[in-house]
Amino acid sequence: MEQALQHVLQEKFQKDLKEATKEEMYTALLFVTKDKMKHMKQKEGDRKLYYISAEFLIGKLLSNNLINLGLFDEAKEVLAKYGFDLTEVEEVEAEPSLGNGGLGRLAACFLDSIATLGLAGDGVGLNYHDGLFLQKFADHKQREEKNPWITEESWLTRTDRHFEVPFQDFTLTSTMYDIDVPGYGKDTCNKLHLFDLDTVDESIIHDGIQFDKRDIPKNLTLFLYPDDSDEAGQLLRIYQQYFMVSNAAQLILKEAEERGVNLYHLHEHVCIQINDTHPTMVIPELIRLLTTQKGFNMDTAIDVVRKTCAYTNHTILSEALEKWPVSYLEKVVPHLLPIIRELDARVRRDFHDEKVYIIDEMDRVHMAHIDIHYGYAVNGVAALHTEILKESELKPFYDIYPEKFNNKTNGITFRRWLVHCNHELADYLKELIGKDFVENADSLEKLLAFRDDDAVLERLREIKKDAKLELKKYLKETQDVDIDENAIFDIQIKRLHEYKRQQMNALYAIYKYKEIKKGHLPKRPVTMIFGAKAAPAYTIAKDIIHLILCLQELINHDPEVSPYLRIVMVENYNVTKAEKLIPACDISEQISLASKEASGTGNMKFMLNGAVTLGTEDGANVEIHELVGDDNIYIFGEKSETVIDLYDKAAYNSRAIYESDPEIEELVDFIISKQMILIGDPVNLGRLYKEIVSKDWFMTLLDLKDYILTKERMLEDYEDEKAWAKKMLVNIAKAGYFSSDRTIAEYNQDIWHL
Ligand code: NTF
Repeated sequence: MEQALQHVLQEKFQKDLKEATKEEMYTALLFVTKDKMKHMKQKEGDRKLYYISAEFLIGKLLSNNLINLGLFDEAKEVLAKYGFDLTEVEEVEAEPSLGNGGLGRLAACFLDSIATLGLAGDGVGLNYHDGLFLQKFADHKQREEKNPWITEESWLTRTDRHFEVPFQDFTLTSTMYDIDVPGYGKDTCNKLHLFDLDTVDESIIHDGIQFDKRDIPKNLTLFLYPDDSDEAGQLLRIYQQYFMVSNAAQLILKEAEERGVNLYHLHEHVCIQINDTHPTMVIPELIRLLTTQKGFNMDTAIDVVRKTCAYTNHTILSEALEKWPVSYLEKVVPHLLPIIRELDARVRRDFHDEKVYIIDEMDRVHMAHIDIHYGYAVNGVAALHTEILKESELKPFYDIYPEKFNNKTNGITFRRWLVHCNHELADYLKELIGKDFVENADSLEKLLAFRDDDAVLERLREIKKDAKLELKKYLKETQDVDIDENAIFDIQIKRLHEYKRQQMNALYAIYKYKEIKKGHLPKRPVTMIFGAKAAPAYTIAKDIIHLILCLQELINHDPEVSPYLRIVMVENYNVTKAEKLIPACDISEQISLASKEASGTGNMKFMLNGAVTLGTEDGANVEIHELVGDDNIYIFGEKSETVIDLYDKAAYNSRAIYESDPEIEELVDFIISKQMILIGDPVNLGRLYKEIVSKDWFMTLLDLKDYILTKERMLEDYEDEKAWAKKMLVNIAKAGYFSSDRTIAEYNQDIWHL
C-alpha cells in the first residue's frame, strides 16, 4: 500500500507521501483501490442477475471498498505514519447523488450483498450529473440547488459500450460508465453500470434547479426525479425511463450473446429484477428487440421475457404506482405501444376484471400491472407489506397468481452500517464475540450471553457517548450548532412525507416546549434531530420543514427552554450524514401511519447501532418488535387493520378530534400562534395548520396522544441506565436478521436461482 501510494503521488503530482495534500492523498487512494479492482475478475455464473433501478444511493465508496478489499487497516496505518487521518481524507470524496431514499439505499446494500455472497449480478441505472438536488436552508425554508458530484477522478470508469436508443423524434447514443462493486473478502468484483449521454449540458441549469425540460439531449441525465408536476416533466421522466431500460435490454442481450447463450433460453441464463415500476418498460422493450431484431414470434418473445423478469413493489402509495397516459407514451416511445396494447389485449382475453387491465378506461397504462402479468415473481419488502399487497392493494392479482407473490423482508449491509460507520462498536463486538458477524450476521446473537454483564453494558454506554461526542463535533463544524452529549438524542431521518409523520414529531416538540415553559422540566435534556429532503413540488412537505425550522429557531433561542430541549434540522441529509447520526442515536423515530411504510431500513440501521425504536406497528417495525420483544421497543398507535378500515369507510375525521380534545387543539393551534408567525411565514404555517385540522390524510391526530405518552415513558425509562443499556444490547444482538446478506440469500433461493 505504501509503495503503491508513493508511486501514484510521484506520477501524478511529483510529490512524496510526506508532502501530499489531503486531496492528493485521496486521489492516490482512489487510484490504488481502482487499480486493484480493475485486476479482479468479474464474477461469472451460468445465470446472471441484472438489478435495474432508477436509484442507487451508494454513498461515498473509499472506506467501504477498502473494507471489502481487506485493505482498510493497512491504509489507515500507512496514512497515520505520514500524519494523515483516513476519516479526514475521506471527507474529500463527493457523495454520489444517485438516489432519493430507501429504495435507492436498498439497491446499494443489495449490490454489496450480491457481491459478498459471490453471486453474478450487476446493477443497471442512470448516471445523473446533478442527482437529487442539494438542500439548503434559507429563511427557514428549503431551497434546492444543483448537486454536482462527478469530478475528474472518480469511481466511474468510462467504457466503450454505446447503444442507440430510438425515440419518436430522434435517436440518442449512450455511453456506459461502470463502478466496481467488490464483495467483502471476495476476489471477484461485480459492476454497477450507469448509462449516460455525451450531449448532456449542465450549463442549461439556472435559478437553483430550473432548466428547459424539452431539451432532451441536453437534460436527460441531469437530475434524478425532475419535477413532474406538468406534462413536460412527465414526458422527461418517460424519456429517462426508456433510456435506462433500452440500454439495459440491449446490454443484457449483447452480454448473453457474448456468453454464447441461445436467446430462446435467455431465462435460463439471465434474470432481471425490476426495482419498483420505474424500469417496467424493459418488458415491452425486450419483447420489441426479440421480435424485431432476433426473429422471435410474439408468443415466444412474451414467454421468454415473462420467465426472465421479476418485480419488487416498494410502496402502496398510489402516487408511486406509476400510470402513464397512452398519449404521453405515444409522444416518446410510439414503437412500444403496439406491444403494450398486445399485452393488454391478452390480459383482457384471459381475465374479465377491469381492475387487472393494463390500459384503463382513462387510457392510462398501469406499469405495475405489466410487471405482475408479464413477470414471474412479485415481492413485497416486509411481512406486513406483502400481506397488505396480497389482501388488499393487489388482491385481484393475488387471486389470479398466488404462486407469484412472496415476501422478502429488506436488509442492510453490515459492512457499511456497522463496520464502517461505527468503528468503536464494531471493534468492541469483535473483541467480545469474534469477527464472524461481519459476514454471518446471525452470530450477533452471541452478544445475548452478556446481557447481565455490567462491564459490557457500561462499555456499550461509553461507546454511545463517544459517538454522540463525534456527532456534536461534526454538527458544530458543519452547521455551527451546539448540542449536549449528555442529552437524549432523539432522531428522525428519512424523506419528508406526510405518511412518515414528521409533523407528529414536531407537535411533540411543541408539547415539550409548553411543558418546559410551565416549569415541568425533564430530568435530562432532549435533543431532537431531524434530517429530510422534501420533493420540490410537494408543498405540504415543504411546509413541514418550515414548521421544524421555525421551532428550531424559537426553542434554541429561548433561554428558559434551550437548556432542556433543542431541535436540530440537519441540512442536506444524505448517506454521509446518516453514517454520523445513526451511531449517536438513543431514540429511533419510526412513526409512520400503520400500513403506509412498506418496510423502512433506517429502523434496522438504528437498531444495529444500539438505538431503541419508538414506532408504530408498520413495515419492518413489526418484525423488529417480534425479535426484540415488548421490553426492548416502544410501540404505539392504531394498527394497520384499523387504519385500512378507516380509509375504506372514509371514517377518519381530524376536525372532530381537534375540536373534541383541548390538549390536541392547543398543540395544533400553536402552529399559527403569534410567536410562530413572528418567526415564520404565515402562508406556509397557515396552510399546514389547515391541512392538519381539515384533512390530515395520514392521521397524525389519531395517534398523537399515544405518541406523546409513549415518548414520555421512554424518556423516563432512559434514566435507568443499566436497563436501557440492556435494551441497547438486545437490539444489537437481534439485528442479525436484518442483514441484506440474508435478504439476498432469500432472493436467490426463491427468485433468482443464480
Ligand atoms: C421505499 N419506497 C419505502 O417507502 C420504504 O418503506 C422501504 O424501506 C424502501 O422503499 C425499500 O424497500 C420507495 O422509495 C418508493 F419509491 F417506492 F416510494
